[in-house]
Amino acid sequence: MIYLHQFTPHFNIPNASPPCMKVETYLRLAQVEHQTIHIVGDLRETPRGQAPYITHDGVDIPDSYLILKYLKQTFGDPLGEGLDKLDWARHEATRHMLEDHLYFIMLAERWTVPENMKILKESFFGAIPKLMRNMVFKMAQKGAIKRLDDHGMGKFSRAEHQDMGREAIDHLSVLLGDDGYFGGDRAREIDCVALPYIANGMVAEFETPLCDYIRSKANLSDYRERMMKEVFPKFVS
Ligand SMILES: N[C@@H](CCC(=O)N[C@@H](CS)C(=O)NCC(=O)O)C(=O)O
Repeated sequence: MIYLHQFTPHFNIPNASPPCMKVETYLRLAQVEHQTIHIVGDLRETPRGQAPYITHDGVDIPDSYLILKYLKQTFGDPLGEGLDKLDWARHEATRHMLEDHLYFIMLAERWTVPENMKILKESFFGAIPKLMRNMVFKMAQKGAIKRLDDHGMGKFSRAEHQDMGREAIDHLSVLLGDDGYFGGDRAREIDCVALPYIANGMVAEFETPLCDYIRSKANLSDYRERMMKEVFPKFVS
């Protein structure tokens, strides 16, 4: 049995953390038996101070990249069957655009824009008594800002984030085109990465230009609806 340690769901999507939702999407699509364990305590107690991680046969494996690699080595690679080198190269380039670029734009949008910070504080930290909530939120925000600075995305202005975000969303929409999936005619590993970013990007609670922009792309909206029905029917509203 695989135990997936991740955050509790928010905003009517399986996870507000794209890497967490990626691993759960993979486990579901690859039909690997698993159970979810919600991380409620201090993230510093997790193997890398981050979510997600999995536990298998008593061993903890952190990081969504390492987790998928482990799952493929251990249980086979049903989502990768028949892909050639060019397919993999395209999928990997798309994954890097999402995980190493769009992720940080979304991180900045959520943690540094006042109206979004308010939504985060009340949702992620809503269960914490009010007096402590501010403190815990500020600590988490400090961590997010440090990550943004270390990455370099923190050096850009919000207007620049919006431009870069729109460009990435345009690319994503072109890559999907009229195909059913980012993997072509069936869901592949790249769909386990793309769905979480599209679903997170379209969260109704965030009324921001970038969210509006993702929602305006018909093929991305249709994809989200179809994939959510296929993979996470419990979350279809
Ligand atoms: N490379 C990691 C990134 C995981 C990640 O960034 N997790 C975030 C939540 S979305 C986290 O735990 N952030 C807390 C922190 O870094 O302090 C993966 O793909 O699993």
